[in-house]
Amino acid sequence: MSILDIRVLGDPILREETKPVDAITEELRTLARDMFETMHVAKGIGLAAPQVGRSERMAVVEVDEHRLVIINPEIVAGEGKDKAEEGCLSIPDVYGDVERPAKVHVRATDLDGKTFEVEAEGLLGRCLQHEIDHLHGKLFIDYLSVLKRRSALGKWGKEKDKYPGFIRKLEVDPARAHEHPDEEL
Ligand code: K1U
Ligand code: ZN
Repeated sequence: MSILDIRVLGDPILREETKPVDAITEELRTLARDMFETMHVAKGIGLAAPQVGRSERMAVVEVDEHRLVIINPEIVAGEGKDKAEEGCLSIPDVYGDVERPAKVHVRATDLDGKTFEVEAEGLLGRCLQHEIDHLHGKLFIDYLSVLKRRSALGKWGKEKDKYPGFIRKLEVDPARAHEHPDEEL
C-alpha cells in the first residue's frame, strides 16, 4: 500500500470533471486501498480521486462505522437544509460554513461492480456531498459568500507556499510507521 501525495488548491485537476469508471480493475482496487490509507494519514473522513491526481470518478468515505467506496456516484434526491463547517484536505487550514441539503440519497457502484444506494444525513451526508462535488471539480469554498470566500482565499494565500507544485506530501508519524511498512521515513 502507498501513501499518495495530495493535490492542493491551484492544481488544475481539482477543477476538472472526472471520467466515469467503466470497468472495475485490480488497479482501481489498489487505488481505493491507497486512498483509504492516505485519508487515514491525513486524518480525513473522505478523499476523492482528483485529490490524489487521478481522473477516475471514484471517492472513499469513512464516517463512524460507514466505510464506502463510491464509484460513479449520483445524488438522486436531497431534502432539507443544514449549515456546518467544512474543511478540505486539498485546502489545509482553511474552513468555512457550508449550507447543503440535510439528507441525501446517493446511488453508486462498489468495488464488486454492484450498484448500491445509501441515504445519509449528518456528517456522512455532508461528506458524501463534499466528495461528489470533488468529482465534478467543485470545492467547498465555491459555496461561500463573496466576503467569506475572499477571507478563505486570503488565508490560503499565506498557506499555499508550503506546497510547491501544488503538492502536499504527507508525513507519517514515526510512532505509527509500522502501520505503513512500505513508506520511507
Ligand atoms: O475531501 C476532503 O477534502 C476530505 C474532507 C471531507 C469533509 C470534511 C468536513 C466536512 C465534509 C467533508 C475532510 O475529511 S477534512 C478533515 C475534517 O475536516 C474532518 C475530520 C474529521 C471529522 C470532521 C471533519
Ligand atoms: Zn475536499
